[in-house]
Amino acid sequence: MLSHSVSLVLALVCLWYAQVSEGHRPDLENVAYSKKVTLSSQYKHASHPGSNAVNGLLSDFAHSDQERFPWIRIDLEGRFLIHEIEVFVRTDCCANQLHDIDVKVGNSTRRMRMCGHVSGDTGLGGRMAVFCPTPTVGRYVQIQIVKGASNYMSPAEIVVWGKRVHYWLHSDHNF
Ligand SMILES: [Ca+2]
Repeated sequence: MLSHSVSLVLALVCLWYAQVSEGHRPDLENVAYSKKVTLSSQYKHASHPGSNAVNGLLSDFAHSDQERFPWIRIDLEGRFLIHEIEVFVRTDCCANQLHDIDVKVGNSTRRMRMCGHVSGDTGLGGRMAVFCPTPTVGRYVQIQIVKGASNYMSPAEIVVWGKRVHYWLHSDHNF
């Protein structure tokens, strides 16, 4: 009886571990951290630079000016196989600023391919996640609001789970 209980506990632990590690495999890392960020515009009334979106802190945020379709773009400074992109919503207020986003990846800023779309918004400190089609390789990651007439791009943090691509991998030939 005891051995059955131990087996059940082990099975549950294995199941839990498999679920937890699914999106964050040990061979992946946040390849966006401290990389170069471009905002489509800069908020005029305060300092919230694009770099705030990749500084590892959820307590601050980047902030564009008011636009119809503002965007933020991260230069990963190399070619990466990209698995998942997470966008964290600001925690202080205005969570509905971030909504209806297109997430694109490309090897150049002029040739970007859709990785995923998130409809609607989330609450304060919420998280939007997109899993890219496999394999998706690129240097640039861009997130753009694509709905509405007047918007601000104001993510607290953007996390890109990926790994560097070696030259022998030609899976991105169709970009
Ligand atoms: Ca931040």
